[in-house]
Amino acid sequence: MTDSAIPFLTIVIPAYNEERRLPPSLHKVADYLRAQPWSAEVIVVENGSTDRTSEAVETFAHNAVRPDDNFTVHLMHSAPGKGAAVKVGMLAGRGDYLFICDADFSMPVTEISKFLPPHLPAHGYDVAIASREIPGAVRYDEPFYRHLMGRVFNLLVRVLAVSGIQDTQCGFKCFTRAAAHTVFPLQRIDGWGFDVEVLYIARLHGLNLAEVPIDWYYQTDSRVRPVHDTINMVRELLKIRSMGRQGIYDTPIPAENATEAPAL
Ligand SMILES: Nc1nc2c(ncn2[C@@H]2O[C@H](COP(=O)(O)OP(=O)(O)O)[C@@H](O)[C@H]2O)c(=O)[nH]1
Ligand SMILES: [Mg+2]
Repeated sequence: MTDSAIPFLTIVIPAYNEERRLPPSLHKVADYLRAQPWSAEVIVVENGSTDRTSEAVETFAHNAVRPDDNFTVHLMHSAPGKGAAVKVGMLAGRGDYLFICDADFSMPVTEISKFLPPHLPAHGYDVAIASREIPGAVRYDEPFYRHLMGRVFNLLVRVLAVSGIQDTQCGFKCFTRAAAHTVFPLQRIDGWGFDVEVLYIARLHGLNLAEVPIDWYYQTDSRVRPVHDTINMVRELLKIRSMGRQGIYDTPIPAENATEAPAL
């Protein structure tokens, strides 16, 4: 991260064992970015993959990014868990806007524009999250059991932690830099439940949330272990509620003092 110019957009991609899914996604992202009038940086955050995820990112950065491109590609590493990886990328990113994306790009890459000005007004929101549930969203090919799991979890989320949001778990979320610097230093959940935590913190600090309906395509390959991860996510939900009640999220932490390892 040595380039001096501040990019307009940072794209953060958490990646675990993604040697197969990531390269096609990086090519799609690169094509999209080349068509934009602004600059960007892409940060892939990996941890302990047993395949060649890191090599795939390095090869892409070396071979596919051209010297005159308006974006750079970086590889970082984190502690285990999607939440831990996202935190590292969101704290390292320097963009005016910071956008979290799943490596499998289950949403068309061009939908990124829906989260940015001029589509969303520059000062109208602090956090814009993709939604597969609000009017205008379309879900393709999702098995009934995965949708049902998601709806049951959302019910728990709304009762226990963040009311009024229909889909906290979609992998695409955009933060202004100021919002990212408010939220991510306070993040402590390193697993799948981190989405709920960051929205909880955003709400607590009075940030403006926008829900953006997207076209979403279910991908059969998943890092989610349905039983194990569901139990863990419910546990994380209860931790968020308990930490919220203890006031742990109340006091902002300057981004430069944020620690990588979630202290749970
Ligand atoms: N770095 C990192 N990324 C992870 C981890 N678990 C999941 N991810 C990433 O999180 C994103 C969503 O995972 P995916 O398997 O597509 O989940 P699903 O779409 O909910 O079935 C992908 O980019 C994964 O590589 C992890 O432990 N560490
Ligand atoms: Mg996926």
